[in-house]
Amino acid sequence: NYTPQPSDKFTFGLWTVGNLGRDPFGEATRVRLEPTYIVEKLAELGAYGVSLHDNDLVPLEASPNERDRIVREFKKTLEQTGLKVTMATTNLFTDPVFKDGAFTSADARVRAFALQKTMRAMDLGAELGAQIYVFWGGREGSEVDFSGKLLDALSWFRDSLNFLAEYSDSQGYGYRFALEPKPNEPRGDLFLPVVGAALGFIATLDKPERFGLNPEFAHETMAGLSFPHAIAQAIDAGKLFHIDLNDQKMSRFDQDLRFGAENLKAAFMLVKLLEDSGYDGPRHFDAHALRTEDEAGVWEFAKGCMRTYLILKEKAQRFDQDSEIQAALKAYRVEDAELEALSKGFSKEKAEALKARGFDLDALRKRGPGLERLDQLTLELLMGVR
Ligand code: GCO
Ligand code: MN
Ligand code: MN
Ligand code: MN
Repeated sequence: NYTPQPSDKFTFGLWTVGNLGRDPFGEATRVRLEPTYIVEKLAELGAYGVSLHDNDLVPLEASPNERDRIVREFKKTLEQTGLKVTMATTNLFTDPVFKDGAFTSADARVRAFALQKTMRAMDLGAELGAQIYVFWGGREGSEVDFSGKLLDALSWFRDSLNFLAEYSDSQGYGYRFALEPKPNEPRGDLFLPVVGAALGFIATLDKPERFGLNPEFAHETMAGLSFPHAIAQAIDAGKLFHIDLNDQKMSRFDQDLRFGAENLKAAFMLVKLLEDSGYDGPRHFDAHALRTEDEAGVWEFAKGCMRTYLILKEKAQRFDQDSEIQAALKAYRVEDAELEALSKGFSKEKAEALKARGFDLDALRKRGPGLERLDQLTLELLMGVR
């Protein structure tokens, strides 16, 4: 039974199921859904929570009174449905103010406004109970690099993140911050384009322990990279704070496809990594229904994301229980207690012993590790014949 439960921790951005189907070539194909309605529908489908940009809930032009009314009603719906707000973020990309960047704008006034807008959005997120705060640098990038800001942009970005981490502490919000890399779109080149770049940047911040990643399946795939590899590196670094699940054809425009719709093998590997590693954050979908769909199609899309995840999770359990697969895995790894002891934890004696050691290179050259069979067995499991 693949019916989602809140304990599965599935979450959706308000902007995902709320997506209107607009694209650079065409108008909206769907009408706006009220945030309270979205929360009710997602609760019905078994989701755990929602995430939001400040302006997904409170329009940019709302007066303080309107803001309070909107937030009050939204909180009431959260209480009634039991849905949580798990992640909050700032819209630093829609308003033309941010057309040449927010934290990395060459205009000090824009950078200051971006900080102001983010502090207010952090207040909103904290009021709604969010514990994770995402930074996706939608407009943080460039088309023209002769402006000379490549190095400055990184240090402006760093100054802003340092400032906001202190703000979170001074308010007692306790946010964990998650940087979301993307290679391009909407800018020609975005700063911090991939997971590895963001990991390197975090190490340069004043309080690196506050910062981790929000990697997205589509973004690494647009860059031609493997998402499971990126996630493994984030997990290894202790930096997988949040995740954006969706799908994407390699190297294309940002498609935001339903989870599992395109790269089923990679989706399986990803679910296996998340489940095996004990990742306990939200399984957050940042995708949207195809532009062709009406509202019914939107809810089919949302159900499909969760159902595919649960099916792949069950496949991962079967993978662990399949005796032929387990035998192939066992045969793949060659253990050697003596050599492993020699190769780990340097000492002069170990180095000398290792340098003097003989190896049967011919046997190593000839050994086939059995990966063809392992891959076929796994595929057959995914195709439902095992
Ligand atoms: C995109 C991004 C965004 C961000 C969102 C939250 O490609 O448009 O993935 O959807 O995830 O702004 O930070
Ligand atoms: Mn995206
Ligand atoms: Mn997108
Ligand atoms: Mn995203």
